[in-house]
Amino acid sequence: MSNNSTILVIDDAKDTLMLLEFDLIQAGYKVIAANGGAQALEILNKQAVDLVLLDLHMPNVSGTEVLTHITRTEFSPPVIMLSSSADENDVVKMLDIGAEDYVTKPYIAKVLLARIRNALRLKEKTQKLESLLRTDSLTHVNNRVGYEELANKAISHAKRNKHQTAVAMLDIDHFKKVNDTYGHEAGDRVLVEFADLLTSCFRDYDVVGRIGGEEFAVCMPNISITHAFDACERFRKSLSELVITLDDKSNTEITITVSIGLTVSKESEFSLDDLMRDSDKLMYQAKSAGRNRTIT
Ligand code: GH3
Ligand code: MG
Ligand code: MG
Ligand code: MG
Repeated sequence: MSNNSTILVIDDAKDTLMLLEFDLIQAGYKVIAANGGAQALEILNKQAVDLVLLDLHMPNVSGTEVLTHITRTEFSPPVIMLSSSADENDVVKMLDIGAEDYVTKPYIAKVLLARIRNALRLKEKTQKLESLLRTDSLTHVNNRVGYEELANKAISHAKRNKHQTAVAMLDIDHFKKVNDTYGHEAGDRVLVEFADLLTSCFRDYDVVGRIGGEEFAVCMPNISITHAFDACERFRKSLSELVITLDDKSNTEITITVSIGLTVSKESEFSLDDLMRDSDKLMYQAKSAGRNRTIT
C-alpha cells in the first residue's frame, strides 16, 4: 500500500520539509512538498493525495486554516498534524476540527511512519465500507443509495450546463417465471447478466443502478430523447438476443426481455424523483402494451 500512496507534506520550514521528504521516500511513499499553507491549498485544489502531514504554526495561511479547508472538501484525505507545539489545547483543537492524529516535532521517524500506516489503513477500510454501502452485492452495479447519489450529482452538473437529462426505468418481464421454472439461483445469474449487459450498453458517465429486485434505472445526463431512446432500444434488442446458459449439468438456455419507460427533462427545473416517477408510469404502460418495448 505504501508504495502507491502520495503524501502531501506542508511546512514553512524548508529543513523540516527536506527531512520529511527523505524519511518518507525511503519508506516508499510518493511525496509532494508544500512550503507553507498557501502553496498547499493550491496543490490540494489541483490534485488528490492520500494523506497530509501538516505543520500547525505557519505564517499567512496557518495549519488550522488548511485543516479546516481539507475537512470541508469531498473525499478529504486524512491529516496528521506535525507540530513543535505539545500544548494540550492545540492537540484537542486540531483533533476536534478533524485531524486524524497529532505528532510532535522533533518526530521519531519509526513512530511517524507507523502512524501514517495506521491512518492509511483506516482510510482504506472506510473507503471499502462506503463503496459496499452504495453497491449491489449481487450485480455489482450501484444499489438505490449509490444510484440516487450519483444520479443527483449528474443532474446538478447537467442543470448548471443547461443540459437535458433522461431517466430510463427497466423491469425484467415475467421474471418470477425464471425463478419458478429454473430456481432462484438461475434468477440471480440472470440478474447478473442483465446488469453486465446494461452497463456495457450505456456510456461511462451514465449512471446505472439496481433499484429493486428485478428493477433497474439508468440516468443519462446531457442527452436528447432520440439518443436516449436509441440507447434503450439497443439494450432491449441485445438483451432479447442474449442466451444465458446455466453452468449446471442441464446446460439450460434462458432468454429474457425487458420493459422500459423513458423520460427526458423538459424544463430547467426538474428532479430525479420526477423523472423516475414519470418513467415508472411509462414502464407500466410498456407492460400493459405487451412487454419487451420502450415507451417514451
Ligand atoms: P412483470 O413482467 O409484470 O414485471 O412480471 P414479473 O414476474 O417480472 O414481476 P413480479 O414483480 O411478479 O416478480 C418479480 C420477481 O423478482 C419476484 C421476486 O421473487 C424476484 N426477485 C426479486 N429480487 C430477486 C433476487 O435478488 N434474486 C432472484 N432470483 N429473484 C428476485
Ligand atoms: Mg512552522
Ligand atoms: Mg418489478
Ligand atoms: Mg418484472
